[in-house]
Amino acid sequence: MNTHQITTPTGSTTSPVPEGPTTTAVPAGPAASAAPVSEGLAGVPLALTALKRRDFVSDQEVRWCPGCGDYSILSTFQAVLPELGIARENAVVISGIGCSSRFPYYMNAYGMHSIHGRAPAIATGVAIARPDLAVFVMTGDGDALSIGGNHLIHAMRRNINLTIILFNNEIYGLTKGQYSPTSAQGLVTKSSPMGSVDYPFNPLSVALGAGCTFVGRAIDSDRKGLDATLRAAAKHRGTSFVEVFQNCPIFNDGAYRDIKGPDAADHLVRLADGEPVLLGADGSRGVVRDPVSGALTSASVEEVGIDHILVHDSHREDPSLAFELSHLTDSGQITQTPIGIFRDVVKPAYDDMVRDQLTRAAGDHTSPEDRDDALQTLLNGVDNWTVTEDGQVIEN
Ligand SMILES: Cc1ncc(C[n+]2csc(CCOP(=O)(O)OP(=O)(O)O)c2C)c(N)n1
Ligand code: SF4
Ligand SMILES: [Mg+2]
Repeated sequence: MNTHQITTPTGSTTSPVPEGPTTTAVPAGPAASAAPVSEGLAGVPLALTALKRRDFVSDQEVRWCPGCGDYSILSTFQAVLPELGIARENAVVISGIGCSSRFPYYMNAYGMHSIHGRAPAIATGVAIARPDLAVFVMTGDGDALSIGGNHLIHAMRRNINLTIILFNNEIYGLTKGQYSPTSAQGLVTKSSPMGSVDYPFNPLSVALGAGCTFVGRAIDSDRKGLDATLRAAAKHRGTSFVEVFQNCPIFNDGAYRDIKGPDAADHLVRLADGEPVLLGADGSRGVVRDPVSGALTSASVEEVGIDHILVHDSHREDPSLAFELSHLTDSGQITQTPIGIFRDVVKPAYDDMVRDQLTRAAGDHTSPEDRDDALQTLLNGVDNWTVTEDGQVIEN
């Protein structure tokens, strides 16, 4: 059976999520922290005193294997939260099941280690009910894309105000190494002794296909890039989806060896708004559109001229170019990939619109009794009938 546990900022004992902000937090406004109030975090109280990374470190023993990429994601995330300036008790980390999903135990914040694949659904409820909380979802490739695929795409489609971080190690780590929906075709695992025949998902293409309004990718070992992408994701209002390439040294070691080695710069395409999309450490090649096939391809900058190289714009409303960029990641053993922010567009968030409707529906019905009456009237509606014993239908 899966574990369901709520952790509190002071430890791991079970305790309900608090009803409202405590005295250590104030509504968004001047605070000790210099962090500006961003759209994504509007309504989340700020910390009264500046917080540090160690404030978000829990007293729980971290139980990941030595060398696991999850450590650097945890440490970077713990460093990003104080930069956001929000009160510690207003941060909530919700996970599913997997090695990566042990994350909430290690955060000195509220959290829930929930049900396999269901973290986006639980987080949706929290985000709707509590606009004063910054809600983060920690999930793995198996948790998010196998059993949880349905929940993930609908959270993104609805643009719920959540930050979803997918730890992609291309394997089921916790259950000891079965292939996952992101495993390279041909990967030999305990459940695919002759090599997996599955066609893998490209998680960013899934997110963009679902209409996700913020889509980014980072690498566990690239602290600077990870920090920048997580910070931008947290500040975005609506669903932010960040895929983190994470090494599992025990069951899928080296899945990202080409993009992490000494010549990693040759294999990475760092996306930056307003900048040409260049390949290789020396930037001698760039991304262009092939005039014949219409597909994105690469060409020598010297030959085509820098003005013909695609210029990145994550704020484009139309996601199709971001989708094409996500496909520049080769499948299988990854040797070339763009990283950074692929898409960052503004669109009303579902939870904001639902709360707005609730306020309007309540109208002048301010007392609980009034609201009960209004609800009853709504439930009775206009379309109801009484069927008499002799079969006559009378409209009420
Ligand atoms: C309903 C249910 N089905 C299956 C499992 C077994 N299970 C636990 S974790 C997991 C996969 C986790 O993989 P991933 O999300 O990639 O996390 P990782 O361990 O790699 O971080 C599975 C299949 C479960 N706990 N519950
Ligand atoms: S099995 Fe892999 S993913 Fe899980 S803790 Fe160990 S190294 Fe990390
Ligand atoms: Mg995994």
